[in-house]
Amino acid sequence: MKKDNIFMNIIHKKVKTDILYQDELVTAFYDLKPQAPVHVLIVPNILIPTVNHAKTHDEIILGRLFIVAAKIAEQKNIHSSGYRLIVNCNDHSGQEIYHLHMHLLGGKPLGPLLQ
Ligand code: DGP
Repeated sequence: MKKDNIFMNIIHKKVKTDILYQDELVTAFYDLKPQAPVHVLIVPNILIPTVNHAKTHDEIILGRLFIVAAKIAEQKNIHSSGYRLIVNCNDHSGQEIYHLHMHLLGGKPLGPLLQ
């Protein structure tokens, strides 16, 4: 597991990043390496490294990720055309940053998930 946590620096505004949304639980910002016309990351403000680390008391935070994803999809005008939400966990998924995050992808047909 990598020790660096760039997302914590973004949340605490220690690095310059356009924050699309922030509240007491989650923060949303553009992915550095976009895979679609809209590619936003929504992350908990506290460190939960992976889904495996999530506890019952984190349910509100995890639920907020979905609520904020839908809000941003509406703002970006992709809520009707559709979008994909992805959460990677550990090596086989390709998780790169060990600070749980939800990818919001859309703005074009994304194709089948598994090929
Ligand atoms: P994952 O593979 O699920 O861990 O996705 C991590 C994503 O984080 C990947 O799509 C690229 C993005 N990313 C990595 N470093 C940075 C960064 O410094 N800033 C931003 N905005 N995104 C980053």
